[in-house]
Amino acid sequence: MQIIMLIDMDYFFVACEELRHPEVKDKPTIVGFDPKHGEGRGVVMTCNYLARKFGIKSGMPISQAYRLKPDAVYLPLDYDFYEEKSREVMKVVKAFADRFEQVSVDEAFIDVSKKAKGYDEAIGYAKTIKDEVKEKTGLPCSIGISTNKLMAKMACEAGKPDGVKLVKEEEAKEFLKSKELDDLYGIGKKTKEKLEAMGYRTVGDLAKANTMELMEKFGSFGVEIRKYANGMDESKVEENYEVKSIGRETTFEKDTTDTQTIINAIKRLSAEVIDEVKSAGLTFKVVTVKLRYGDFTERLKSRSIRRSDDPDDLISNSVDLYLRYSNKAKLMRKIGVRVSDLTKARGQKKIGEFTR
Ligand code: TTP
Ligand code: MG
Repeated sequence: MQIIMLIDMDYFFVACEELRHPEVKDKPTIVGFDPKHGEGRGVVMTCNYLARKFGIKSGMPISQAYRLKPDAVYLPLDYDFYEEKSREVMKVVKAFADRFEQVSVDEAFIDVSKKAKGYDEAIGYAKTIKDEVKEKTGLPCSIGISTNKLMAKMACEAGKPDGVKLVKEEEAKEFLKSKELDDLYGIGKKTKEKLEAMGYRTVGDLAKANTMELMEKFGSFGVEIRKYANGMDESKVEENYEVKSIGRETTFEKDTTDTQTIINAIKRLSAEVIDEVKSAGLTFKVVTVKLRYGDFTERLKSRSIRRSDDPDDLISNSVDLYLRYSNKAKLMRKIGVRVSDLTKARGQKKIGEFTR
C-alpha cells in the first residue's frame, strides 16, 4: 500500500510574519495590500484563523476586509522572507520523504510508503514531521494522509489548522460524497457551473455520473474528474528540485521616460510569456517586473496573485507594478516581465526547465 502525505503550512504568510512580530499572534492579522483606511486597492493575500472568524479570506478586496475588521493588524507582503522560510520548511520535510514533490510555496507531497508501514505508523510519522517542522522553523502546518495524492490533499484541507488527518482508502468515497463540487481538486468555478447545469450537485453525484456524458462534455478531463470523485488518483509523487520561472526582457532602442512606450513593451513581453506558459500547460502565481534604468540601477518588484494563466492577469499586475514602483523621473533602459511559482494547469506538478 502506498502512503502519501500532503504537508500544507497554516496561514503561511501571516505565520511567517508572526515569527518576527510575535505581538500580532493573538490578533486578527492580514498580509496584503495597504487598506488605506478602507480606500486601498488590491487584495488580501492571506490572514490568520482569528481574522477568518470575521469572514476575511485570501483573494478578498482589502477594502472589504477593512470594513469587516478595521482594527485588525494589516501587514505588507514580503515575498522574499516567505520564500526563505519556505526553503527552510521544505528542507525539513524532504528529509522525511522517500519521494518529495513541492507543489507551491507552502505545500509538498511526500511518498513515505517505505518509511511508514500501515496507517497507524503513518499517523505517528506525520506527527513527528509536524513537530519537527515546528521546532526547526517555528511554523505550524497540517498534514493529510492517504493512499494517493488527491486524498492526501483532501484530508489535509479537512484537518486544518494544526491537524493531522488520515483518510483510509476504503473511507475515501464516503468522505467525498457530501462535498461541494468545487471542493474537489481539479474542479474550478467554470467546471462546477457546467456540472451543475448537467444536474450534478455534489461530489457524490459526480462519482456516479454517466461516463459517456462526461466524455462528451469534457473529453478525457471528464473521465479524470469522475475518478477524482471516487477518490482515485494514479499520479505519482514526482521529485522536483527547484522553482523556476518564465520571463522575457527587452532593451529600449533609446532610453525612455515615456509611460506609454513602456506599457506597450510590458504588454508585448507579457503576451510572449503567456504563450510559453500556455504551451507548457502551466499556471503561475508570482509576477515580477524588472526595471533597469539608464544609470544601470535596477529594481525588481514581485507580487503573488491568484494562480492563473490569463494574459490579462499578467498584464494588469505587471503594468501596476511598473506604475507603482518605477521612478518616472529616470530614463528607463530595459524592462522585464517574469512569472514564477509554476504549476501544471491541472496536474500538481511544479515545473523546472523553463528559465531563460
Ligand atoms: P494557502 O495554503 O492556500 O493558504 P494559507 O497557507 O495562508 O492558509 P491555510 O493553508 O491554513 O488555509 O496559500 C499559501 C500562501 O500563498 C498564503 O499564505 C498566501 C499565498 N496566497 C496568495 O498569495 N494568493 C492567494 O490567492 C492564496 C489563496 C494564497
Ligand atoms: Mg497553506
